[in-house]
Amino acid sequence: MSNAALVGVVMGSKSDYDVMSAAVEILRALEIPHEARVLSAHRTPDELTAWVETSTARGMRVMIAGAGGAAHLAGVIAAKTLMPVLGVPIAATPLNGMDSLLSIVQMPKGIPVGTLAIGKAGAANAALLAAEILAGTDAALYKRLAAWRAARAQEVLEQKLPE
Ligand code: RP5
Repeated sequence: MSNAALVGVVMGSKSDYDVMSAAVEILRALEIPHEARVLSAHRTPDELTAWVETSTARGMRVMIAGAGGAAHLAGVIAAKTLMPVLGVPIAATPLNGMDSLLSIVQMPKGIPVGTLAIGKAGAANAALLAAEILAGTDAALYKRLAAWRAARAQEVLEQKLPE
């Protein structure tokens, strides 16, 4: 899905997609137009900057950025746009994502990045948070999001323990 994308999902490497696909799945389920890209803050800085600038100009509303290691991707994006940026730390090094978490969450005052949990739960929650942001001005999406959450509640209520 790429026309009039409202949410951008960007990751520093294709190796991050195993985690970041959890965000894409939620965006698909909620029928939110989105665009997913591999762009790196340190390996493709010029292409990243160009994509953030064109995405902002095309009307993208929320950016989700996942990266591992010294994960500056979300912070660099936040420096280049006024749309909300949600960062997903990825466990890609022997530090198991703590390096990425601290890199993303410890943004200096003035350039915010909303930081989610390490891994797939964080990626899924980033997409849900993006949906909540968009649902504030989209009544149809608000209904889809409410139905999605009600379905998750129903799943819990239907869970049975072994006799
Ligand atoms: C980061 O380095 C990426 O976000 C990825 O999590 C990590 C490893 O990248 P690859 O070596 O798998 O390309 O930039």
